[in-house]
Amino acid sequence: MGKIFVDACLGLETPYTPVWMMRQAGRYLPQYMEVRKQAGNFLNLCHNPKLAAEVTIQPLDIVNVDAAILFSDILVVPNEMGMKLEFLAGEGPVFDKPISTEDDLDSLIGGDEAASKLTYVYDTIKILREQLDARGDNKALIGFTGAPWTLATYMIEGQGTKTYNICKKMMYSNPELLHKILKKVTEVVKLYMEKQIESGIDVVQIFDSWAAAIEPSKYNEFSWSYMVEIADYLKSKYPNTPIIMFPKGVSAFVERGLVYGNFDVFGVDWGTPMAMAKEKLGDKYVLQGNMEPCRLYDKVATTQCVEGIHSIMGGKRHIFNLGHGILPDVPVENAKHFVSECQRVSKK
Ligand code: 1CP
Repeated sequence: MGKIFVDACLGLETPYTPVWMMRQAGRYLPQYMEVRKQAGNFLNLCHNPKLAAEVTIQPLDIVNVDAAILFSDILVVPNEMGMKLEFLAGEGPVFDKPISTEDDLDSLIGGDEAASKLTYVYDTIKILREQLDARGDNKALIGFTGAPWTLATYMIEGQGTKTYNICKKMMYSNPELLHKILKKVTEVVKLYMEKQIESGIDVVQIFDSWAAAIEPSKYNEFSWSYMVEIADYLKSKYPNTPIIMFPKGVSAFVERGLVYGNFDVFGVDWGTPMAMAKEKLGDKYVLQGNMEPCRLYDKVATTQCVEGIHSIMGGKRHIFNLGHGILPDVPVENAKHFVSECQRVSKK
């Protein structure tokens, strides 16, 4: 029996529409908080393959999703390129020396040397591959990376940002430097994802969480083209490993039928109407998504949305998910309800 999630990514018929949730291993689960406490802090947890594997599996058992997503963070990549990273309580990720010059960039490690330092990620995947195979329930394992653009926003700003003013200043006044940064990150990401595949993941997801920060006429140049390059590289070596592309906040591109790219699945964010995504992209990609994550606060609002999305997609070329990550104060009960409703309405 094939894995239902992998089959769905490839556009094959499945007994029901599989479902997972972005950020499904995380703070809304008391069991996650317990393991994080044991690890000491978030980065220690990412660096500990045994514990990282444990929290990766938790949502399979607790909320019954059809795929596990590797527990890690997109920012381990710039961290291993040599940027010192801290996660401050309440403030999120902070790099102590953001990149502002070519010298800053040259001081970072690139290519295979950087990708080879992420051994704890590959070790976590190897443990998970064994554990998932031993379960025999055919649940899939998703590996992931941040898009070069999304990673670069943190590398240039030094932290999360609302305005992206520092990286946009670079985009317009020194685009050559921004492209050099994006190229260097792209080279590492290609090899990083290759090593994740070699270690045992079933599917790749690329998160371009901050796609919407780029004006539409510049999106291809500064983000999409780099992801196409990553996908072309991976597909030339691993044609059977599905790739999910999740660019958040890009309904303007979807409307114009942005279609080119060697991806199997397009992750639809919650601000993009599913019917429009289906019309514009449905022939080219399997669509993933796209319930507004805050609907999880209410079971009736959840059921209505799940039924609505299912009636648009008709159980074909679709994977259920949220349109962005689950928030930490969502009751576990409601997350379970979402998952079981997706499986109920789509059962053939
Ligand atoms: O335990 C904690 O307090 C830390 C919270 C946390 C968690 C659980 C962070 C810090 N990262 C993660 C795990 C994580 N991050 C996963 C694996 C878990 C899962 O999905 O089940 C994944 C896939 C990510 C990816 C990630 N990290 C993204 C892309 C996805 C998205 O939500 O858009 C981004 C933008 C990050 C950066 C990051 N890491 C953590 C935070 C709080 C942030 C966002 C900061 C900001 O808003 O700028």
